[in-house]
Amino acid sequence: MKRRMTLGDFLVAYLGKIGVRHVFGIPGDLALKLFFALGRQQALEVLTFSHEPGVGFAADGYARATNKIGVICVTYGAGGHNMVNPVAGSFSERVPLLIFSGGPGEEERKLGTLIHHQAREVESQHRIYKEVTCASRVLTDPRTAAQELHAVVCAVWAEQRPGYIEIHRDMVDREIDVPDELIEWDGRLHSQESDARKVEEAARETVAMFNASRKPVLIAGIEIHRYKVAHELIELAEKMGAPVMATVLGKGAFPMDHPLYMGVHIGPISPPPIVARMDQADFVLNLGCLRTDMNFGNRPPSIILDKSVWAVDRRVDVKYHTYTDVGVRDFVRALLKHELRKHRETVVYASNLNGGATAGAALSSPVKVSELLNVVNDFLAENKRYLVVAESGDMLFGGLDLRVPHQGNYLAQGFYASMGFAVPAAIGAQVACGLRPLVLCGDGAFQMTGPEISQAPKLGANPIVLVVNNGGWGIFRPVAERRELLEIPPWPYARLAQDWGGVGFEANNAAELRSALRAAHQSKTFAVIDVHVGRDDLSPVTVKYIKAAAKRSQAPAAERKTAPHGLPRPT
Ligand SMILES: Cc1ncc(C[n+]2csc(CCOP(=O)(O)OP(=O)(O)O)c2C)c(N)n1
Ligand SMILES: [Mg+2]
Repeated sequence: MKRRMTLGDFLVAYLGKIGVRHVFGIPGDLALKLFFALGRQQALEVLTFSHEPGVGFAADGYARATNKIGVICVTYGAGGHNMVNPVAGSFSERVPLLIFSGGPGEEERKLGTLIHHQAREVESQHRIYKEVTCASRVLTDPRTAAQELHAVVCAVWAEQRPGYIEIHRDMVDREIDVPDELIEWDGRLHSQESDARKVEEAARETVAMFNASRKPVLIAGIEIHRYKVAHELIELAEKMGAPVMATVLGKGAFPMDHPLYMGVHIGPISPPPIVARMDQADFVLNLGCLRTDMNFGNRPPSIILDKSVWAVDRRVDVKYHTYTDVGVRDFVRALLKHELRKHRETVVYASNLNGGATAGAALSSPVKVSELLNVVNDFLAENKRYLVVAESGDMLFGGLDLRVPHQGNYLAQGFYASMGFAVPAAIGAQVACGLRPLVLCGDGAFQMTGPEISQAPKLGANPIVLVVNNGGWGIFRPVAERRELLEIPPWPYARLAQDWGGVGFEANNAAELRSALRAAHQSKTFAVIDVHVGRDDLSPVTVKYIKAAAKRSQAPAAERKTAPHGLPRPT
């Protein structure tokens, strides 16, 4: 880094300094200089996809899998607007991305004509991005460009949310001033600081409640991933000896094969042993759990406030009062410093599947969704280093019953739940962390971004994709008035995979699925397994979710406004 350098050179130097090695993107004329500045020889490795949503989801998967910033470069307008949905998902689920967009140069903007790719005004795209980013700037001033970029990156890291930088095409080669403090900076980004006195007091109060409890429970949420507290959480759970559950969004935050892990808590539609254990709980410690309808099975949390502590969004709610400026990481670390009374509960893992039994199922055709999940669980138990990626649709709920050993991992967009996430996110994640992805994806979702799998060989990735083929948008069939509106065209998924450079299989029963998985595991290229499931068959959690939602929609309005224990409905 030098005192004066072109903005393009500065970007490469700056990103290198913060440890970024990859950029995801698709070029366009208004971003061409930017794209080639970032991707010039010995700069960043550029990963391109077929369509901007693929780029965005891949960068998101990359960031989730590594806890690094996922960097994106797109063109203005057509490209930038295509990217809004993935970025909104990353904003919603606290994933750090940095989006660079090109834009028209100063001279073009002075012409007074509309510029191609423009929607309303030249500034419109920036305005749209303000809604889905934590910080954003259009870099137009060479004197301040370096500091402005740095300010956005610091915010992205501190808030673990996307940031947006627009660079007009005539700015890339302009010389800019780089302040000494950036040249001397060691490249380390920092989390937001907590107020140490509040952390300590919140921890003391929490520990007193915990030590007085007889049946405590720990629930792990998404912030455990985002603020990198997973190791400390294991230590805390082992010191407490209490059962640990994960939320839908937090699945994978605690090792699924740990003896204290009980399974996924999704409110009243959790597996019956989890519902029963929650009913007995006299203390619930929620660490990093967002209060979302997804986490609570489509209804408000029925947790008694005077028995719970809730640490999320930089605040800790203890009973009826709140400590602000307390990050979950500092809070967990403070808890660990205290004397904790160790419980010795024997925890039994609970799911919605009836054991691993698929015996006798080999002949049932089409494959039952619960059989499919059992076969996948058997496969994961035998082949440990897989990253399971669950797609929105029935598999978002089906995936909750999968148990991935700790050498692997689990990834899903569990709350924003955009279809199209899984395949590109899996590719981005594999580039980032090296684990081979096993993607569970509905046929409808595959038709959105599944063809991005054809990019995998070029990027050195080889996911195994299970296309759960029920011939349509199956999750809505139980409530559809006109089922024909949920049909989708049949694609030859296995053949397409072969034409695109991978291997393809069809599975009509559990035995065929087992052998297809085995063959896919052996294959060095990506694999698509077209699994024919019953048109009306859905995973156990989806069935419960739909039933609970139907029941709620029939409940009288007065009953719906508040939770059983008086908590307001989550917003
Ligand atoms: C981008 C986007 N569009 C629409 C939806 C609404 N949606 C949720 S699930 C679903 C159908 C899923 O169909 P498929 O992928 O085949 O999964 P299935 O439920 O049939 O297993 C739709 C349309 C969504 N979540 N995301
Ligand atoms: Mg489907």
